[in-house]
Amino acid sequence: MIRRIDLRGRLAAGERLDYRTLVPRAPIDVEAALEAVRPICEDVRHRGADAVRELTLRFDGVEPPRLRVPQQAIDDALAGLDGRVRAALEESIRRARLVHGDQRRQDVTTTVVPGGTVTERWIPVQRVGLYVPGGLAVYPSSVVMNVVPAQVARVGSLAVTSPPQKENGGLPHPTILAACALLGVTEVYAAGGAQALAMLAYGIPGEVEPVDLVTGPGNVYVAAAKRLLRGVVGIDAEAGPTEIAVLADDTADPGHVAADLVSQAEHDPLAASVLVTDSEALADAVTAELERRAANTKHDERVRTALSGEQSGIVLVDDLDQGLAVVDAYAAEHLEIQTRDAAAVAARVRNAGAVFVGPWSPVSLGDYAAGSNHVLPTGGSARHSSGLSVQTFLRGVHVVEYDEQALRGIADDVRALADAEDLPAHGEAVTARFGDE
Ligand code: HSO
Ligand code: ZN
Repeated sequence: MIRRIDLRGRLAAGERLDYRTLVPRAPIDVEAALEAVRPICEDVRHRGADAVRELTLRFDGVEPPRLRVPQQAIDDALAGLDGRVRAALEESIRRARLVHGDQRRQDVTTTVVPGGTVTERWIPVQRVGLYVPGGLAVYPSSVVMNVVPAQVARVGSLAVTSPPQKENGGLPHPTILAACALLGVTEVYAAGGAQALAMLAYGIPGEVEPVDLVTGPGNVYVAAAKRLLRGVVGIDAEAGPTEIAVLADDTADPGHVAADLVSQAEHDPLAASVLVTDSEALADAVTAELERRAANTKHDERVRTALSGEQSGIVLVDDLDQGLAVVDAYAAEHLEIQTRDAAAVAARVRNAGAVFVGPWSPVSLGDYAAGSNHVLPTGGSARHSSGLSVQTFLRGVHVVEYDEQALRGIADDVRALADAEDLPAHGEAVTARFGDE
């Protein structure tokens, strides 16, 4: 079911391997989705709430009674929440607050010369919109992952939006509303997809205040809407279908590896599950385990489609050094290290959204309750972007303060550089202060 890519012996044969093109990855066509999303965003921009309502009926098959979820519905959802789920969400929130609390930034003042300082001040974003997907599954855990870092950063205000559910009378899923209640979030909207992002970006007069930044995972249309609206609002990394890569040697347990590959394949037929190993015996055993598990799992169709897609595969490598080169080129959203001396191997990883070290740190732990964030860069964007963190919701502002002496001390250099750039008025702005023009 899962394809194999055998890279063994090819370096020794003198081949130059371009791992970025050799790793399994399906092209996700955000550009095509852009065409679909453009008129939606324009419609919301011009017609506001009426457009959101009509688009919601078209795409979600339900018309929410109101865009803003009434407080009573949020309170009722918490009252009706299963006790076991409530306890788990509370623990997930507690752990996320521990980890994200340690991410707070201190303002730093550097004295460059006596009388000349630059302070980096960390200022929270004023207003943020947090997207929580619906679709094939509901994600109360994503409420936690979006809201906790935003709250720790002390953003001015935040709004959550999530697609309305037919079964819930046009409100977002009750577990999502209950998670909002547990976090003290009161501004929640029943809207999903591109129309929800446009609503947050442009705002709706009298109904929705525009936000400065939107974050959160979503499908390809959400990613396309983010790309389109970037500039009108800030965005976090574009999040596409989920990905897991496992770097494993012959010490890994094939049952665990297969279980973890299946766990992320369950999200989406487009999800990617990749094993990179130097052990053919492990590759064979994992392949057999995948068959067995795929046959016995609830979302078997989705899992089979994901595992047999071109985005998934088992890559056989000569050794762990080559394995590391492959996983770095892949830059997975989630990377598990299941090898001897896993911590030392993990320390050598350069590109991944999050790294899960050793046999007791499966990705699903991080999805729910490790304390780490699960909104992570996909599609190779872990090469240049990070997952959600407190930092996402802060801006570092340089505050420059020089006194007369300090400016006098650098005036000649400013003038020299201004002349070199043929921008003499820049130099004159300094000269003007000393009356020696
Ligand atoms: N693996 C997903 C997050 C998630 N899993 C939510 C379960 N619920 C993307 O990191
Ligand atoms: Zn997951």
